Amino acid sequence: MRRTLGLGLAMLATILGGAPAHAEDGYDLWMRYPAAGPAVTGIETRGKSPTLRIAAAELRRGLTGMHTSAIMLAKAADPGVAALRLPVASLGDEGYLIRSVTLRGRAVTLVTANTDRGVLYGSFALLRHLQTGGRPDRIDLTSTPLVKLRVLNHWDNLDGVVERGYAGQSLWDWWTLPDFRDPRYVDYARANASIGINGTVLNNVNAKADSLTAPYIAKAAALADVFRPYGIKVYLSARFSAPIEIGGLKTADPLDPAVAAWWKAKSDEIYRAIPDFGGFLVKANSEGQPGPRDYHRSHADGANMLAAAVRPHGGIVMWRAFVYAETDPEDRAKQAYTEFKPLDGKFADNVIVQVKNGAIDFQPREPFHPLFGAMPKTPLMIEFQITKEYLGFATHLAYLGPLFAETLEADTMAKGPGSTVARQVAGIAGVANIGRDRDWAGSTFNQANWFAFGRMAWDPTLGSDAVAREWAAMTFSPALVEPVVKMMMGSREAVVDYMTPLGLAHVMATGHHYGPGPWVADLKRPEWNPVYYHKADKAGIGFDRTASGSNAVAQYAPPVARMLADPATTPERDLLWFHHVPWTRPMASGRTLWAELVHHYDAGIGYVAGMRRDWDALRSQVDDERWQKTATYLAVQEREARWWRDASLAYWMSVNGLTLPAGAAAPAHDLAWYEAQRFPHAPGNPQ
Ligand code: BDP
Repeated sequence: MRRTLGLGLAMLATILGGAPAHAEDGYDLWMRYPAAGPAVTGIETRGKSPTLRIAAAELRRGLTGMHTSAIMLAKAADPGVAALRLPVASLGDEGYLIRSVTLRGRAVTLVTANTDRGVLYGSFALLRHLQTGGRPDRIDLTSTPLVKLRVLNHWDNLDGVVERGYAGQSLWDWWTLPDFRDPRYVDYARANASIGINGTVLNNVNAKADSLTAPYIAKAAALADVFRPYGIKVYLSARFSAPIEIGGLKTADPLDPAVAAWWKAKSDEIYRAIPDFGGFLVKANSEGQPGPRDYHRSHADGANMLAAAVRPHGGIVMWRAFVYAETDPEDRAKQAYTEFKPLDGKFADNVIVQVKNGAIDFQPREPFHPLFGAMPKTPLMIEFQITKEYLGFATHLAYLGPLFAETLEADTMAKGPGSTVARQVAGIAGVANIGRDRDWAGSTFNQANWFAFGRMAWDPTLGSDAVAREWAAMTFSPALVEPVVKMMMGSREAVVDYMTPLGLAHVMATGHHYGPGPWVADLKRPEWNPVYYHKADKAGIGFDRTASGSNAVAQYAPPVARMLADPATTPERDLLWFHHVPWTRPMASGRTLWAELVHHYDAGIGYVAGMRRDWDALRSQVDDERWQKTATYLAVQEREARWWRDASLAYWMSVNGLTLPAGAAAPAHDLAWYEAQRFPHAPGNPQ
């Protein structure tokens, strides 16, 4: 039996691994299974829940073409499994164990867990194991998520527009819900379950109160019904002023009993429709959104009032720390810490504070947010942006695994060495890059960012390289892993190089953030202007965040703060984030800062050119549609990387009066040309 099983799975591995190039459009994501073949037999489940049925169906689908197989899906409490005395206690309620065992006298590949959800995750792990060329026999895999809350944040509006979305309209067809449940919702759930995502916030953080009205609750409930067996809970973004807008109250003051009663009744109503509703996500008092500060109450007052409303049902409130006020002259990078740090210990225990990875706003590179490690009495979750608002939209190839890893692995030193950001968080949120485009994410390589987000949320220690390898094997084939991963691994750094080298940030054009705009200086709020961030002048460039400037460095734990206080000990990649330094400053390479900047811009372009060459070489090994679209996008990326370099250099030269280092090409146009570029219909920009 064991031999036949091994053989069958070996054949399967061949089928999956050597899939010939055929027409594909990216819809299948990393779940590319053989299209047809003899039905697989021998997948058994013990127990009958919808989740187990789904797990078995997924395996049947993925293992099509096998002659034989004996795979057993069973919970650990099953008497036969229990008799094996496997180490299941540490699996918790989401972990899984996959092992080749003899069960009731038969050799089987057992997928077990303490819950049905765990079995589902294990089934996807078995498929991944085989799709990535793992050996089909003597399997012994076990994994437990290190982070409990792993959620996507959809910035989807009720009219179908996705804020900062570059993959088409929202996946949710709010208009035809709840009646029509697009089969695509099931595929969305499969994809998320396959990478361990267990929550989804359906609507934009810039929320409309309408999403909390009865018709929209019914629509959300229909989606929750679809997602439930996949272990995915539904959450909603809540507009803080909803009691006024749809409740007829005069105030949304969180300490007003009528307001608290309204939210309680509203929560009860939601839970009647969605018994396992996850809770609320709130953006308050930020970028014009209403919030408790409007009533001179604290963020804790607001969060706790909502938390009390969902508490009887086991719900949570994810309260965002992304706050900065137009009236506040303080360095924008400091404002969230200033506002939230004093509230440590004041939040109810079902509140989790959601903090962006960096202190500004999802830039190509940001040092980790100083709040990580600074609120020991408050559960925090980290928020990444999977959609590439600031990294070239859907067209630029930028694998974000290294960005996620860089932040998660950063050492806050809060509790001594080894206090990584990953260890300070109880949850991970990612702003989704998903839309109704046929390939879901706007490009094949953007799918990798969705995949990496889920895999690294499950286990932040996996490493971005290992995750890229999994994705490349599953999305293309094991044979393409090396060249594809080579392209991916340096791709985010390339974007940093051609957009925001050496710690620069927020130098993008206004509003849509497409393309360069370092010269912009005329917007109403100071911190909306790129000149606020780079502070370039004749003498130098960079934002002084040391004691002689805004002293943002003091928000970090003392050893980190000390390191960042001195340009000599600040990593060069973050230099201009923390320091204003002369253009002539000598850098580690021996170049001046100015020459080093030019070098980075050119290196970024060079990397993209290299990716184009690598991709060209893969033409015969990749199906035509996915190859062609990627090739076209890479050409766009190279053109735009040059544009970024040339525009930036033209502007810096207008400020510093320097000439280009020997051998560097002059910008293609003069500064006025770059400044005159307009893109009134760029996607994703909120109107
Ligand atoms: C910024 C986006 C804006 C979002 C905001 C947020 O430009 O559209 O509303 O973040 O996170 O990056 O709330």
